[in-house]
Amino acid sequence: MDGDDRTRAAKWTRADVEALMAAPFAELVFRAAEVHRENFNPNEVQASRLLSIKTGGCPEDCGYCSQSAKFDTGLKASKLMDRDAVVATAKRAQEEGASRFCMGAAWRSPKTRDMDELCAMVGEVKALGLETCMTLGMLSDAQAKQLSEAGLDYYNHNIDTSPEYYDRIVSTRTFEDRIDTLEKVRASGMKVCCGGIVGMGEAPEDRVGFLLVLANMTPPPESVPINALMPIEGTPLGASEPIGALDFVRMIAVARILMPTSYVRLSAGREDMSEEAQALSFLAGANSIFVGDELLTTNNPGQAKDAALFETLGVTLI
Ligand code: SAM
Ligand code: DTB
Ligand code: SF4
Repeated sequence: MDGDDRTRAAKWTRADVEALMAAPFAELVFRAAEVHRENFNPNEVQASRLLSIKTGGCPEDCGYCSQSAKFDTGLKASKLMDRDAVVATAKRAQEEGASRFCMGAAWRSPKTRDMDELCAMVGEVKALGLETCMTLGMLSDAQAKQLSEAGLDYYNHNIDTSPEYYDRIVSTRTFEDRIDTLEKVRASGMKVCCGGIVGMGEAPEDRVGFLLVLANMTPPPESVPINALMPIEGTPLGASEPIGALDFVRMIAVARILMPTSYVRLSAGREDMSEEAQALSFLAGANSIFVGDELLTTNNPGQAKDAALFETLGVTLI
C-alpha cells in the first residue's frame, strides 16, 4: 500500500498485516528494530507498576481472568483499597524506579458513588510526580470526563483479541462495548492504553485481526500492552497451550512496525519467559514493562531479577 492509499482509507489493510506476520523472522525483527530506533532510544524501557485496588468478585466472565466471580479460582475478593494504602504503595513503586502507576479494579464499570474517591486517588498519586493510569472497566462519558479532569493520564481498556474471536473469550459484553469505552476515553482527552492477550487458543488470523484493529485506531493507542496469557486454574483458559517465545516476539515486532510511535509493553508473562526471549522482545521494539514482583493477582520477575537483566542488556529503565 502506498502513502496516498493510507490517508484515504484505513491506514493498514489485512493484507499488510498478514504479510508482516508471514515475513522471515530475521527480516521482520530487523525492520522492527529500525522502526524502533527511528522513534525511540532503543536502550531505554519505560517502567510501570500495577496495583489491584479492588480485587476479585467481578460479574464479568472473561475466560482468562482470576477475578471473575463466575469461576472458582480460589481468589479472595476484597473491597476498594483505602486511599492512603494506595498512595503508600505508589510511593514505594516510585522509589523502586517506576514512572507510571497503574491502578486496576475488578469491575464491569465503576459505580457513581466510587468516582469521587477514585478521582482523589488519582490526584494524590499524581502529586507524587508519577504518571497515572487506571483500568476500571466500561466508562460513561461523564466518568471518563471526571477521571480526565482529576488528572488521570492513561486509561487502560484492552480489546484482548480479534473481533471475531472475542465472544469465545467473554460473553458478558461485546467487542463493540470495548470500542465504545475507548472512544469515550479518547474524547475525554486521556491517553489510551489498549492491547490484549496472546496464547488464548486464537488462530493466526485472530492475531492479525487483533493488531489490525489497534493499528487502525486514529490515533493508535499511545500504550499497547501485549500480554502472554497467565494460565489461571479454575478458568476456562487455565489449561491453554502457552504461546511459543518466537511467536510472541513476532507479535511485538509486528505491533512495533504498525504503531511506530506507541509504547509497546512486554506485559504479563515475563515470569515464564527466558531472559533471551525478553531480550529479543526489546530488540523487536518492546519498550515498556511492568516492574515489581506482582501484576494484579499473579507473579512478575521482581526487582532483583530485572536489575540483573537490564544491567546485562545495558538498558536504562525510565
Ligand atoms: N476489569 C477491568 C477490565 O477488564 O477492563 C480491568 C482489569 S482487567 C484484569 C485488565 C486486563 O488484564 C484485561 O483486559 C486482560 O487483558 C489482562 N489480564 C487479565 N487476566 C489476565 C491473565 N490471566 N493473563 C494475561 N492478561 C490478563
Ligand atoms: C494489561 O494489559 N495487563 C495488566 C494491565 N493491563 C491491567 C494486567 C495483567 C494481569 C495479569 C494477570 C493477573 O495478575 O491477574
Ligand atoms: Fe472482570 Fe476485568 Fe477480570 Fe474481566 S478482566 S473478569 S472485567 S476483572
